[in-house]
Amino acid sequence: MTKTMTKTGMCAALSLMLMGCVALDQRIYEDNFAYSDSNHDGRLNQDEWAIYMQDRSVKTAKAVGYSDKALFDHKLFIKVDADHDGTVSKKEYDQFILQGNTNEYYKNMP
Ligand SMILES: [Ca+2]
Repeated sequence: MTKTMTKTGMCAALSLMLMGCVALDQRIYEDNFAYSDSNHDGRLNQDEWAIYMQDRSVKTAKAVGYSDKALFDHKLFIKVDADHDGTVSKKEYDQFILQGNTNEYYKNMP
């Protein structure tokens, strides 16, 4: 660190780095949704959800008591589809990304 680097300057630099990380994370989430949305209708149906969940949350499924990953994926789809229209909208996906980062979220699935 240089002597001329002020606390304010350091905070500004760190803030920019954090904003960069958040922006990168956001882009990855957006890309994952777009990749899984194979018919490009802006929503994930159960087949597209299965594509999205492939290789994802394997440890979480085990941690919350599911030995059958496909069953876990199916129940999670039902939970994430908050308005029960049979698809996961971008809004529902965003909610899942915000809330689904703890094992607690995956307990008491339908
Ligand atoms: Ca829905």
